[in-house]
Amino acid sequence: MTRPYLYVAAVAMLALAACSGKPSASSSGPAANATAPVTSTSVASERGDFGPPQGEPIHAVLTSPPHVPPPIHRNYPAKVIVELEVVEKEMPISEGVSYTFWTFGGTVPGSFIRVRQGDTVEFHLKNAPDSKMPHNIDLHGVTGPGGGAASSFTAPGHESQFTFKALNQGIYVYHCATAPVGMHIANGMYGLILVEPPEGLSPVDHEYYVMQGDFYTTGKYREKGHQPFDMEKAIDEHPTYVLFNGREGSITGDNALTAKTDQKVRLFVGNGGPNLVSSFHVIGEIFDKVQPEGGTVAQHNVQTTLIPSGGAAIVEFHTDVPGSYVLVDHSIFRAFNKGALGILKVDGAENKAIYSGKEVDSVYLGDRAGANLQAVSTAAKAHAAGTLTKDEQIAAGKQLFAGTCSVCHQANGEGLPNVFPPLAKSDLLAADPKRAMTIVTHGLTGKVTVNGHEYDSVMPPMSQLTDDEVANILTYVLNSWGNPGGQFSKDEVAKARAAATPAPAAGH
Ligand code: HEC
Ligand SMILES: [Cu+2]
Repeated sequence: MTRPYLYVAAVAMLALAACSGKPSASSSGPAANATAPVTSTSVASERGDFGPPQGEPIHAVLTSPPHVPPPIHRNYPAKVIVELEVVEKEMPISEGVSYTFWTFGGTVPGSFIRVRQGDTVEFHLKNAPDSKMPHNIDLHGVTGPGGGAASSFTAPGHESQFTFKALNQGIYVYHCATAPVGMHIANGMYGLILVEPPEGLSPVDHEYYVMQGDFYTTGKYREKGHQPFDMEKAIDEHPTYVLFNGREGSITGDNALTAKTDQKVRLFVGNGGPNLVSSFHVIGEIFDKVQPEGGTVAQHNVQTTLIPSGGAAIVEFHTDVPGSYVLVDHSIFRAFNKGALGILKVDGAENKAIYSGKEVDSVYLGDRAGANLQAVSTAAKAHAAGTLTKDEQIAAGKQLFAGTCSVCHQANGEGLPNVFPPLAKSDLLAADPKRAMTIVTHGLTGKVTVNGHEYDSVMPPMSQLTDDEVANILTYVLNSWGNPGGQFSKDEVAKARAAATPAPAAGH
C-alpha cells in the first residue's frame, strides 16, 4: 500500500539532511512544507536548539482525545505557553460503571500538546482546588531531571511553573510521577506531547489521538456501580480493563473515529500503561508507515506495532475500502474481554477491485457493534434502587444476548442445525428453566436432546458475565420466542454459580 512518492521523498530528505547537516530554521516553514511533504522521519534525529525564542509568546492549543491540535506551520522557534490543569473526577469507565480518574485537563488520556522542535515551552501545571492529592508531571520530551517532575510538584489549589527547550523531535508520553507513581498512572494520569520537526509532518486528511491504558478495579469487568482502584491487582499486573482513551466505547459506535475512502490517516498512539505493552493493530488495515517508539526511523508495511508502556508511535495508512476498521490490542483477550477496542469508520464508495465488500462489524464486534448498552445500565441502576422490573431485565438481557449468546444460538434463538441447539421453544429449557443458570455459569457438555434433535457438543462456561448479566439474559430468553416466561434474580444466579459443577450430562 506504500506509494512510490514516499520513497522518492524519503530519498530527497536524506540527501537534504546529508548536505545541510543540522536542520535550521531557515530551511523550514510553510514553503518547505509544501514542497517536501514527507517528513523528517528519514532524517537522522538531531537535537534542535535553534536559538532563543522569537516573536510574541504563543498560547498552545490543547485538545481532548481523540482530537489533535492543528499543525504548527511556523518557521522560527517561539516561546509557547502551556497551561494544564489536573482534575480528579468521577467518569464512566464502561457502561454503568464509574471510576474516580485523576486527569490532566479533565480527560483520559490528558490534553494533547503540540509544539515545534526548538520551541521554549513555559509550562504551567495547576492542581484544582478540590483535588485530594498532590500531582506533578514528567514529560518524556523534556531534557532535565525528572522530565519536569522535580520542578512541578503541585499541591491542591496550587500552580507550579517550569521552562524547557524542546530539543528532540518526536511523539512523547507525559505522566504524573508523584508517589505512589503506579497509582497515579493507573488512575489515568498520562497523555502525549508532539514535538514537530521544524519542517512539520507530511499533510494528511485526519490526525487522531489514541492512548491505551490498563485499569484495576475491585469489581469484575463490567460490574456495575462505582468501582474503586485495586492496588493488589495493579501490583499483580492483572487488569480488569484495558482501554483506549480511558473508557470502554470511547471510540466505538457514535464516538467512532471517521474518515472517507481515499484519505490518509495518521494516528498518534500512546501507551500510558502502567503495566502492559500494547500490540497495536487495526483489523483490515496495513500501516503504510510507522514510526515505532516515536523515533525518527520509519518502518513500512507493518501489521502490528509494539508500543511499550510509557511509549508512543506514529502510525499512518491510506483508506481504500469503506467499512469499520477495528483498533485493537492484539493480545486479543484484552480487546474482547477487557475493552481494548475502537473503530475507525470509513465512508465512501466500494472498491471491489481491492475488496469484494461485506462489513466486518458482526464478525469482530459482538455487542460493541451497536455500542449501546444503555438498557444494561438502566437495569443496573434500577437494581441498586430496588426497583428493577421484569421489562427492564428483558431490555438489558436483549442487548447482552447480542454478541454473547447470539454468536452460537443466533439472534432469533433458533440455533444452527446439528451444531447449536435452539433456545426458541426449547423443550429442554421449558422442562427445567432454573437449570439454564447452571448451564450458563458452568457450561454444558455431553449429549442433549432439544426438540427431538440430539446435540453432542460443548458450550463453554460464560464466566465473563456477572450474576446480574446472566439473570437479565435468561429473563430475556425465557420471555422470548414462545418460551414459557419467568424471571431470575441476581441472587438466584449467584447460588447456581456457587453450587458445584454438575456431572456432565446430568439428568440425561
Ligand atoms: C460458543 C457457542 C455458545 C455460546 C456463546 C452459548 N452457547 Fe448455549 N449452548 C451451546 C452448545 C453447543 C450447547 C449444547 C451443548 C451440548 O451439546 O452439550 C448449548 C446449550 C445451551 C442450553 C441448553 C440447550 C437448549 O437449547 O435449551 C441453553 C439453555 C443455553 N445453551 C443457553 C445459552 C445462553 C443463555 C448463552 C449466552 C449467555 C449461551 N447459551 C451461549 C453453545 C453456546
Ligand atoms: Cu498525580
